[in-house]
Amino acid sequence: MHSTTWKRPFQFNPGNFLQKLPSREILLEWSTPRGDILTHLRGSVQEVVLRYTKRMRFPLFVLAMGLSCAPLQLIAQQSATPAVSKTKVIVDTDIGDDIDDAFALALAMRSPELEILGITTGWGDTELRARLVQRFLKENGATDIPIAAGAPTKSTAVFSQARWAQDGPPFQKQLDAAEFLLQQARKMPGEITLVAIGPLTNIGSAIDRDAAAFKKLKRVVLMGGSIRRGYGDLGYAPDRGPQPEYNIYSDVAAAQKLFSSGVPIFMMPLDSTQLMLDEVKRNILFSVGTPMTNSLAALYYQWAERNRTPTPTLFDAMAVTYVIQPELCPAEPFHILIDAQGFTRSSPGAPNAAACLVSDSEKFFHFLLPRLMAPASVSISVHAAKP
Ligand SMILES: [Ca+2]
Repeated sequence: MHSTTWKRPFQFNPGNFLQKLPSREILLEWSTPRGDILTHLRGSVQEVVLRYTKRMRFPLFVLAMGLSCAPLQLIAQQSATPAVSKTKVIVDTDIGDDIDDAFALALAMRSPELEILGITTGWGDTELRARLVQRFLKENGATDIPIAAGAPTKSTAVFSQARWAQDGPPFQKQLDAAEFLLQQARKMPGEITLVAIGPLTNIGSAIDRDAAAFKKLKRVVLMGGSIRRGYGDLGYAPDRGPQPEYNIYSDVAAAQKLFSSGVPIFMMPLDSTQLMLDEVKRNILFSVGTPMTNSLAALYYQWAERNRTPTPTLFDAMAVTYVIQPELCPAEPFHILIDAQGFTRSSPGAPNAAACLVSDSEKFFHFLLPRLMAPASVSISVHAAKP
């Protein structure tokens, strides 16, 4: 298959270009970054350009056609050029209670640096969370990302986005989250970054089942813990000091297993993740009206209805950000001890984690918002049509 890839937006004035196109028959496929074919057209180069430009209202396809006029050999050479290697990630999430998981997932989906191998759901009603993820992926053209639900647990947290999840198609559980994690780690040893943005139950379960396979993960980047600052310590008033943080104290045993697993850990604690999506930023984001910002807005309003404050804190989005641009949250080594209450104390000893204690909220949002507002990237493949 000969193919090449472009990303929008392009600006191109077709001018007299159409008249110069050859009459060779081609097949044009428009697909998502993961290869879902969204649409295709077959015909001569001129026909395809005219029909596609009309259908999609984008002049950019003319550019694609321009490249298609090159000898097939050239196109083959372009497709043979190795793609920039992407960071392979699995996201383990308790999406549906607080709202920050949806923003973290959206950021991962809108980041070309990442290849999402799968999404695992943990804590509480894991199958309803998986159903939420399934709808989120469907509405944003990423239905081929595997979803694995973990074992359900008791939870006292409010599933604020349950209605949105229930309005999506039913979820058929095929994969168990812990098993999926282990399978992937065995398949791609040393390559996978696990982004953990919920209580660590699936991770504890994976370690219990096969600690050696779990150790094949490249690293775990997690939102969790509290080292010098607790909830509400934003730097304006004197800090009240560390507190047990939700993702850690919900399943202390699992967190302790992770921190003694030997897998490199990068930790985004409360100290650096209390990033407030204020009204100005929400208005900018939600007024864009793409499928992604519409999904986020719908989930946000369900969440906001159940909360006393309308301003979300995007804790989890910093964990994904760290994978893409670690300089936005520089991490330093610590020896972290997790006690029975879920405190994550820095204590003497050889480092067992790197933690980011300081971030810049404005820099974070200047990174995050343009990505969430960007249109989905598309790939255009041009093939020589078979007779
Ligand atoms: Ca979460």
